[in-house]
Amino acid sequence: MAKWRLSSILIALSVFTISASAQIVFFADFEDNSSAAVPGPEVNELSAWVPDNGGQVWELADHPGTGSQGLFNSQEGCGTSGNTPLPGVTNFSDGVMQMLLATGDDDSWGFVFRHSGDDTGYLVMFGTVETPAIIFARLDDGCGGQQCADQSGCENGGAELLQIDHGLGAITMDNTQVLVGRVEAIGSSIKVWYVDIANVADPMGDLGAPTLEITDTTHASGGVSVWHESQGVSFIDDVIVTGAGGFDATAVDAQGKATTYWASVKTAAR
Ligand SMILES: [Ca+2]
Ligand SMILES: [Ca+2]
Repeated sequence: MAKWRLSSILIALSVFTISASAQIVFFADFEDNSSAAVPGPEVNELSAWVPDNGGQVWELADHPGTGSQGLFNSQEGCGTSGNTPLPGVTNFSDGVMQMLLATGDDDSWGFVFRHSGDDTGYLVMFGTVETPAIIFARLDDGCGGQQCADQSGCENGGAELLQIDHGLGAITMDNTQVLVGRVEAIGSSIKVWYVDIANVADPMGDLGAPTLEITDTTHASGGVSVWHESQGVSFIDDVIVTGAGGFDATAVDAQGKATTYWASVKTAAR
């Protein structure tokens, strides 16, 4: 099983290299001197990933699931929960957000997106063991934030808008099982996929039918963050954001904007 997973990931990495063209506006693989990173290797620097919660501590570490370097969340506890904005992704409207998730704990990863204030934006929560589900919720309803989902009352019939069983069965809590978490947001349409990478031929391709689908018109645009609730000793890797065309289109190119962003950051840092 481990060999099959590694080969899947090697295929994935080669696909990234081939297709990391116009429609991908952000790609962090956390490798040193990465040529695949979009808009550039700056997105892989630990200093670019600044948690909103001072109690959360990221590290770059060897990922037992992907066999490469990943972003490791070293602290556990509900009090360490919160967002880390994707560096430079400040005005996402339509497209795909995807990351590879693994867990050494029983809690949850997530994407917060179209995030325009502390209490405005969407949350897609990728639960693992304690909450074996995908949750769609709004920050506007008190969800997400620097607390666990049971504390915010946003799971199991609370203020969340939709909760669907993740259908993954028992998830291994040693960071060796790599899951693909994908959110597609096009206008009011939100679709979520959550699959084991060992079961898909191409992690950037067709993942089959989405597990969760919902329509909501509350938020049109804003930043994207990786969120977690108490997801200590756990990894993310290969964080991707695309333009409106997702992985398939050829026309959308917001890369120029991101490049301009990085140029301004570098200028400001001088
Ligand atoms: Ca990596
Ligand atoms: Ca939990």
